[in-house]
Amino acid sequence: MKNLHNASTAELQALDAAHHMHPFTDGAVLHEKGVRVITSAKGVFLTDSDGNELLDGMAGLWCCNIGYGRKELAEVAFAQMQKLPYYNTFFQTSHPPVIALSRKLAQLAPGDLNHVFYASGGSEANDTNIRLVRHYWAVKGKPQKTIFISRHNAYHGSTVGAASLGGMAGMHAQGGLPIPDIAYIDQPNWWAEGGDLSPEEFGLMRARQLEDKIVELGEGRVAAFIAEPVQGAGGVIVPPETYWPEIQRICDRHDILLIADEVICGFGRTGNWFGSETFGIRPDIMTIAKGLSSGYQPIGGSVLSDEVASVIDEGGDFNHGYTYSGHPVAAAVALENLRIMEDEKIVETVANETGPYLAGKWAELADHPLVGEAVISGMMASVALTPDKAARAGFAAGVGTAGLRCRDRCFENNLVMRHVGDRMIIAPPLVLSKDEIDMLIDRAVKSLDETYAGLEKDGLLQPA
Ligand code: PXG
Repeated sequence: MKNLHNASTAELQALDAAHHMHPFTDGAVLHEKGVRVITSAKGVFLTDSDGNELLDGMAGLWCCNIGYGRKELAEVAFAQMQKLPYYNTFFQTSHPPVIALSRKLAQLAPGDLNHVFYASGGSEANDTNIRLVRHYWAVKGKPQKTIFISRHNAYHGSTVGAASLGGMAGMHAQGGLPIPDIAYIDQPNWWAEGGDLSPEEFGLMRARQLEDKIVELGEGRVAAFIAEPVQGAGGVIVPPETYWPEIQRICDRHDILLIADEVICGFGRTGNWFGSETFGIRPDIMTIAKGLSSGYQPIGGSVLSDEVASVIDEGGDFNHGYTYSGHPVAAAVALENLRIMEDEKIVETVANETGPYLAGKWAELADHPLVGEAVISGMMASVALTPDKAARAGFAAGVGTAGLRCRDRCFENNLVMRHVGDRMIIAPPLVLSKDEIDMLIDRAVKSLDETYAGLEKDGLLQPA
């Protein structure tokens, strides 16, 4: 069968348009423009079907933490496929890779988070959390505790449950979402929403919305609060320092579970193994995926505290699970990925060397005429584009106009840097070297310069 490895870009684009439906995409616009076809990758660089080499400032989709092309992972997958390519973990069975991975995750996860329920990715894991947490409260004799509190502009995945947990208006507008019993509070986005408050005041104010919401709904109805330590898909929103301690205080005070969605922040992204450690969060459950396998295999899961796991264990059958829960090849690859991260001290390097180096360079972007704020946590960072720094204003041209232009300039300059509205975001592979950081910053500055010049030329530097 023709594998298309030698096909031309035009041929690939035509076939893609004819038969492939893309996620989060306007198909008609895409067919018009044509897809960019990525054919190979090595280290932190992607190669496209025209032979361009792009610096991947997004680690794929926030996942390829150890970089591309690590043969060890391919070898482990090959060996596991020969030995036991598939078996399930239902009906009183298990297998060595999933047992070894579970032990490793219990070692790495903070506190008493010692038990893993597997899924194929973050969305499925958050769906698990909805069923598991409601079941947990039912087993504890409090079946009325069913409501999840989440945040506007949170991203928790794209299945019906996970998209309901998320606070993305565009997602809720399609397919009859959200499901019942999900409530939302506002996000801790000081730059866009902080008004005259200091970041510290604003952080406390937004955290206290959680307490107000619990009181409004009644503690007896609230099951859990779920949040990303740093919002990722929402635009890399690093919360004010006051935010998480206050959230933790509120969760401790009220009888609800705290779920840290670590799908992006986990596995070194913020300079610790988990974002919960960076921000002093003590979750009852962590959602994991992405960096768990560096994206080499689809795998995710929910990591549960001793207490949550023991209640679930007391509750008889938990009628939930996926064919690929704890898939042996995915588990073996994830375990090898974690071995490489530990042996090569990738998290320590981000914490002590490359992270601080990137942070110094990233902070300088705040001086650019188009940039309102530049924020970073470990190796995830964003800049807010603005026509008026002092007023922290958006663009009269509409949200995303400047961001999309900047994204396109980045592509032209061989840098993958995403836009979320008018925030430009990066989450590069954690193995990015200092030389590669210099290259990333040079390309980002060039792209910002060109975007600024283009907006000026077209009269689009007007504040909203
Ligand atoms: N939680 C968080 C915090 C995520 O970022 C998920 C859950 C869902 O994981 P899966 O593996 O089911 O996709 C995610 C995923 C974007 C983008 O545009 C981000 C994600 C997925 C797709 C697009 O930045 N994050």
